[in-house]
Amino acid sequence: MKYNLSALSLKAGEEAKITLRNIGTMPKAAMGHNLVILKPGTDVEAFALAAAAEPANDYIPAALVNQIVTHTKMLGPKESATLTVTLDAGEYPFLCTFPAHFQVGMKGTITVE
Ligand SMILES: [Cu+2]
Repeated sequence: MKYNLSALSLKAGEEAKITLRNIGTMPKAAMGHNLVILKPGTDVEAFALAAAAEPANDYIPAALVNQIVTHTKMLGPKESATLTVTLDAGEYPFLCTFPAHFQVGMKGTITVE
């Protein structure tokens, strides 16, 4: 339950592609993964808690979508998804919103300069 990278550096205003690949083998309902990039300054812990309460919404908290820059869908085993982002300078937290994954370390930061 970890990303292979917990720190990413990007250049401000430059388009970047970030690919998430779920290399696990467990079914999505038991061990799905996604990649949710949040706006700088977001309370990630509160976001993760709210997300865990919304399985019907693929663990994306409806009330907090304004805190999201972009996100992948929840990925099952061997699935992958690519996000294309162009970010302004700042520190963007990211996490997996599957319940408890953030708490055990499925998170990181994108630093844009
Ligand atoms: Cu996960």
